[in-house]
Amino acid sequence: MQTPQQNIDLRSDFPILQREVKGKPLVYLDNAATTQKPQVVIDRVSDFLANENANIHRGVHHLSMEATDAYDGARARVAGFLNAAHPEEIIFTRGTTESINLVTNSFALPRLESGDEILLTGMEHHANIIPWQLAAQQSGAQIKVTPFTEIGEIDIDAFENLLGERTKMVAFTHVSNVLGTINPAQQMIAMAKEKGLPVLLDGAQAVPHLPVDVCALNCDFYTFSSHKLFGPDGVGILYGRKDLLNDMPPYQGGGDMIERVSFENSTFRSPPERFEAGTPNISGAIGLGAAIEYLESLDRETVHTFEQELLTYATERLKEIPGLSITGTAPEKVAVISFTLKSAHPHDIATILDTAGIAIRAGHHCAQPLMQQLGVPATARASFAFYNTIDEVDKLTEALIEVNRIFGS
Ligand code: C6P
Repeated sequence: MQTPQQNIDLRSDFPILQREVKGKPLVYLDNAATTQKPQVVIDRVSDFLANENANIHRGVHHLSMEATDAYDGARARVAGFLNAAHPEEIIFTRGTTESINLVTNSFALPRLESGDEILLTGMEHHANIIPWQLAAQQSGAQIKVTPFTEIGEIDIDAFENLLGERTKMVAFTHVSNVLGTINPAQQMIAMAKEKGLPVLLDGAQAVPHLPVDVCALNCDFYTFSSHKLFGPDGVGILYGRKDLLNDMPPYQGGGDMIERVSFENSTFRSPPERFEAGTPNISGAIGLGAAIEYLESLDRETVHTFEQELLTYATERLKEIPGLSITGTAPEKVAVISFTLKSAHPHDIATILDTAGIAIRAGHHCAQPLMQQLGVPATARASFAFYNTIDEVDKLTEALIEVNRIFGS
């Protein structure tokens, strides 16, 4: 097997990667749970808090205007990153989870009636199941589920067949957090659009790995979390098509989202403010802007190629390990590898790897229906970012051989 060249070295941009865990250099392979933060993001948040902190949209004083400009600048940067047509199509939320709940409550619920169908897929994260389930319970609608194949690809024929007379909404993950599969989003959206259906994409696992163009995709809603995109936590994005957002009622009420308030009747601002009640996570949004600026300074083509080489190399190395089985082998996938070992439970694997300073995730990954289709209660998952190395893949492999040795396989 040819060892790929480590042709990019961005590790020094990420201070946490210099630390040790349990006396060993940290090998951070839990990037699908959250990514690490480059110094430029840490500095931007710290600088805002130290020198620019003020509430936004409220003050006429200098600091408040500066903070408002920085916050709105971050919104414009996100709009550019997703190729949204207007910055007003970008709403700051707390995360992917809140973004999806906003859509189910404010867009879907008023439109759903008893007997309607919401089409999801079998590889959704709970964040893209439960909000729809709650909307279905309140409206009498039903959830329909597109199955996936043995290698972890969407069954596209089944998807097309499930787009029926009663379907009112389609929602699916762009990239699976367990299988790593990149779904054929453009094709699926085109199929839904042929029937005039609105589509939400959960982009939580896509944005760290793929360029996303919401106009080219032709989706109605796109969601992601800052913390998975090298930005601060507690910040999420909802992209929504302007004409749809304009027609949607507020999701939450409070300050900053109103035009006029009286005890008899109140009127609301236009999007995005209509959906950003109360003081948002100002420093977090500005930090996300800095994370995107950082990403845009990289040659994303080179980064993507390197991640794919890491994935290929890691897949080949893990296949050497007796009793190891990889879950999710679709040809189109990001650098996420879920696996089981005959000798040990995923939690035992993660615990032993931790003693070697290696951080992976074990469990159902908030995707219990997916686990049910796989017929396993849990998997171990190594998920990579562009700052991971070939050497770290070798360490992972050695540690897994050690797991087999300890459990007597
Ligand atoms: N997946 C993982 O380890 P929040 O928590 O709102 O930032 O993101 C939720 C979410 C939604 N969709 C997908 C596809 C996701 O992967 C996640 C978060 C993490 O896989 C934590 S469970």
